[in-house]
Amino acid sequence: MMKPKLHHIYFFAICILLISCEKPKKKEVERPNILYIMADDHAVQAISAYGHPISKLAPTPNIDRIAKAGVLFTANYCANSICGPSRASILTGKHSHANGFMQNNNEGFDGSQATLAKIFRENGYQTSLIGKWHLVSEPTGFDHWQILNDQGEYNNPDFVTSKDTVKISGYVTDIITELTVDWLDQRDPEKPFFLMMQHKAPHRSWIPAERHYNLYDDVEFPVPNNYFDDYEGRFAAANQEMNVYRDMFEGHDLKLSIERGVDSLRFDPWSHVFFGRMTPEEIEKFWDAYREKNDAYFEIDPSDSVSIAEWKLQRYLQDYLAVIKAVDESVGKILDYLEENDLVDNTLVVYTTDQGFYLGEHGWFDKRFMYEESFIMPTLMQYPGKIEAGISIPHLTQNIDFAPSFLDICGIAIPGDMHGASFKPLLFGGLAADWRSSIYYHYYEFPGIHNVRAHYGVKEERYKLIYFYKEDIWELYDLQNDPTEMKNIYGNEGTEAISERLKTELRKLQDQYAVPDEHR
Ligand code: SGN
Ligand code: CA
Repeated sequence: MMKPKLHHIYFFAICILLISCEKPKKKEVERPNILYIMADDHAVQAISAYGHPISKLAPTPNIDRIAKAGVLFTANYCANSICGPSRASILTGKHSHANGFMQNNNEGFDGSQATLAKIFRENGYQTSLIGKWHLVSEPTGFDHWQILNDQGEYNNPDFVTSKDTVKISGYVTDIITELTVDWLDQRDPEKPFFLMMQHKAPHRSWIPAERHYNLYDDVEFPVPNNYFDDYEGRFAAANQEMNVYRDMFEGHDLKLSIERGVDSLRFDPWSHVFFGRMTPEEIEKFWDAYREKNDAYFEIDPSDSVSIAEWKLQRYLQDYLAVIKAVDESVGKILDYLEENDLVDNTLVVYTTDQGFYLGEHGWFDKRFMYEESFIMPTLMQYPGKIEAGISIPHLTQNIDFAPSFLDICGIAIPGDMHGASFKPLLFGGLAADWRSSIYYHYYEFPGIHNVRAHYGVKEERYKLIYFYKEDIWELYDLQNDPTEMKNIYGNEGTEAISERLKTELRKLQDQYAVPDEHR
């Protein structure tokens, strides 16, 4: 037999070394997963990555992890600042008039049209939806869905599937997180996924998890400069019904007791979604946490309307931010799960909400208006290796861009009739010379709860033009000089050319999106 030569031995040794060093094989072309996390009514002012003074007192370290690992959108806006319509725009990539879901009160989303979920499924993705849906008709395009009933409940909520409705014990944010983890555990690991985890929180009436009832009791949040807005020169702002100190229900929203030391709530028109969902022990725990702090309210002179209004704002913000604490914990659990299961590098994680929210600005809670706080949507994304860590995107983006962008990122063709544009080049560090410089907005729900007049408008980086068309009232704001939108300068000497230019821009956008005459 031939004796092995030294160079043969070397050759075999190197081969063995290479084989043993080889990593477990990944699939040739891996398509990314999309993990889409959405809260309901989460204001940018309440996410610490955005740096607002309120959020500094109630930080969101886990949501901020996404911005640190990826991108913070600083000018992402919704098309129609209300729940169902925003969700419909996200699913279809279209403005409300084109997807048909223009207001919350309607017969239901037309689930026969093309949606993000359907397109992902047709392209081999597993699709799943867990949490708040609020589009009235049954979800389509999802392999798996388990949704809250309508707005859903905070305590021991009902979950609806195609088969049944089941009450699940616990706190809604925690349950949605657990259901999401369960789904991730049992999915087919050979296929990519498109998963929507959609929290109810921090929607009205801001009931925190039991463990957070007293979390911010000792925190005094800053009162916005325009908390006592007189609404001068702004007809619709003067006629809304979403004022913290006038329109909040003292029981339902503010959780006040009828008398000092008495465990009974003030006015709550919807007790079936509050104490109606709790066990007697849970109600007892609620009173143990709220009794003493409610007593403090009775120290205030009832004729001192300013102190009463300020107390109400503190209670509102303490509860709102305590509700967000559980959302932040949820995000932390999901991000940890991705890390523990080697899913980080191949998953685009999105954190957003359906619209922004007022935290006392103009004296308000709720949304609907085209003014900044409810128009802007906090939006954060991570996709390590593809999106550079710690960047921000200041371009004017919109919720109609989500669908085309997600498809583009996953290498799936974008249907030609979507209104939105793919922001993938912005995310991946490409050129964006021809990115849009204005966005179109339209809110329809009037008459309706909170009495916000229907309006449409256009926003550029500096100026915003709003038209309350039923009353034929125009408003113009210079966001550079008046960022809190207190001075309607429409019609003021010297602003005519700006208004004319914006009107032309508005008509151009309406043409571009084929807005029918009845909605102009
Ligand atoms: C409920 C709320 C309103 C809120 C709408 C729409 N009242 O009716 O304050 O504006 O939902 O919200 S509640 O006390 O019953 O919660 S949306 O986010 O679903 O559009
Ligand atoms: Ca909402």
